Amino acid sequence: MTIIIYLHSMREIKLLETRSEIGAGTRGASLGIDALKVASWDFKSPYFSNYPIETIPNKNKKLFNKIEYKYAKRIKGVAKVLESVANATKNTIRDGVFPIVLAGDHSSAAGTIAGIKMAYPDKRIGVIWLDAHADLHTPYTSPSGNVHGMPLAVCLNEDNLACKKNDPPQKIIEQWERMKNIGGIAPKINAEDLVFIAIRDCEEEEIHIIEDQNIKVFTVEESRKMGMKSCAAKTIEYLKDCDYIYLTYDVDCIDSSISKGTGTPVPNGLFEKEIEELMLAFMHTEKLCCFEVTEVNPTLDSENKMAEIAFQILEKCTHALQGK
Ligand SMILES: [Mn+2]
Repeated sequence: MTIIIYLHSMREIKLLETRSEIGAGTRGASLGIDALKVASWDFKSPYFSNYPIETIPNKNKKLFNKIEYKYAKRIKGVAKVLESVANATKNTIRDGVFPIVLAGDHSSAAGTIAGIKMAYPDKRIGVIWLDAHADLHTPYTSPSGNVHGMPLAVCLNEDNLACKKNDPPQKIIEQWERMKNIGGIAPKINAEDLVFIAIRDCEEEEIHIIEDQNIKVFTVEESRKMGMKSCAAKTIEYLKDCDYIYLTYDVDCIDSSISKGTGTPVPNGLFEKEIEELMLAFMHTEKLCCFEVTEVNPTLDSENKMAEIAFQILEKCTHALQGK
């Protein structure tokens, strides 16, 4: 135990900021990172001056252009952003530094996971997906066409043709294939190495993948009943054969009574203290190699509440990671 704490205290951290929001359906998530900074100023926290920051280029100017294909909106721009996120994540890990990714919309996670796999091509990567949604759509199944609902299908190299509803044109398929093959590795993760926590708003096409591939899910009720520490321990135990673990935190995992400042709030979620307890428990696993905070949208909020909650959890998690 002492050794683990010692290793954690040695962890060097870098913040990767990706303000891309072209994968979201509601505008404003690109402002999420700056809303976190406003929260840090209001709390008089030096957090953002404590760590090096790398800003990843975005393609948000594409939001002024016409949409090419309605079932995979701005997919070419997303693919380009994901490549940049993947390279930044890979380089950070290869430098021996722990990346904390602060993202606009959740499509970024496919880039982050690609980067982890590129840094560790021969290792098994476990993924903990804390979210109201399963993000398992594809251009063949998506009802909205928002690519932030697709990152896990990208990582699993899953087209879900069994549930095909849309007929994407060749040039869209080319971009989809490009996203799935970032770093020349596909799939990035195995379905058995994925754990969902708090998902509660899934479409039938996503449920098909979860059931067909027997993906592990801890519902809000299950996690609450067993307690957050126990849920974290069971998740880590489930991922015991993985070499490294990535954790993503979409703020809409929080109950919609609180999470107004996000694009797709959903009722019956976890409460902020529960998320904090859960996230903090994960910080103590030595296999954790990266985590991500995403989908804060201050334009939908009042008084920056979502960012304040997300920032407090982010700061506590970062300190826990460093053994503080
Ligand atoms: Mn999500």
